[in-house]
Amino acid sequence: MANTQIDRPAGTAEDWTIPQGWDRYTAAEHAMWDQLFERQAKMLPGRVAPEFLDGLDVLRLSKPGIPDFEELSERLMKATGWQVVAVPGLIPDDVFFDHLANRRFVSGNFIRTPEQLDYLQEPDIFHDVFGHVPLLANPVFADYMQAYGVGGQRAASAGVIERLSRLYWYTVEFGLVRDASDGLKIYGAGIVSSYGESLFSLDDPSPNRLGFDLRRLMRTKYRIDDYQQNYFVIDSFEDLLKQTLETDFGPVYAELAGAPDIEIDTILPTDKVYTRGTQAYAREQASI
Ligand code: HBI
Ligand code: FE
Repeated sequence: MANTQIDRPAGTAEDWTIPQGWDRYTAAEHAMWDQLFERQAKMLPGRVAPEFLDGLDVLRLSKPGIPDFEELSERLMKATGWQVVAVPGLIPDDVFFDHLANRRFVSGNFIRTPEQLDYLQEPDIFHDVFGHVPLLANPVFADYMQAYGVGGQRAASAGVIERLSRLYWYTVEFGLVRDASDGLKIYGAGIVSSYGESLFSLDDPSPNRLGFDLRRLMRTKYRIDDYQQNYFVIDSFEDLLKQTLETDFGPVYAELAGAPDIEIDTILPTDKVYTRGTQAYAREQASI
């Protein structure tokens, strides 16, 4: 995802932020948030990492409906020193990394329409805030996200953003975590903000579920247009932070320089396999 070519729309600041414009949301837009929130909050207990549920309370603000970023940031700032700022949509990689490195999470300020209830391509405020913000209230995950931003700035200058963006994709967006009784829980924002994928990622026999392995993961392709064919399982957030923050990615990138990409549905002999997927769902979709 090398999206450094997009032009900055008129009305955005140098760092691509815009006013959230909370007063401009319609009653229907607030109702859309409430509907999505209620549906996910009801289905997630038992499926999501307990750290996510612990953080969900930061979203329960004094006014109902779509969170006001001012109040939300105040809450989050107290918990972990993070803020939420509004942007018009996807922003260039370098700007995105700079915000993360400074503990600012960027969020779209628009919400999906009723026609997009279950699927939309670009991240809206429900994905960005409901999906990402609860874990930003967790001190360990909050540090991981900042470390990712710092790592992104380095990867950008080394020309290896693709490798690093896979780490983001397979952890922050679509990660699973092992729980105390060896079951799996979801924590990735792309899953947590999707009713369908919250079920699919844990219950469906189709996708592979493999143990987290940094170098392996950085070589693995991913898809952005449908449910994942492959999920990586971390042992804990502490372990994820340790493996990333304490690793100098420079030598890792050098080591991977000539390594070929790994196809999305491949299982290697060295993989720790939680689930060997049937890939039935992906095959079915491809044949439609
Ligand atoms: N912009 N608004 C927004 N949200 C993202 O998640 C995002 C982005 N720009 C770049 C980006 N993500 C990724 O390409 C980086 O993780 C590599
Ligand atoms: Fe996201």
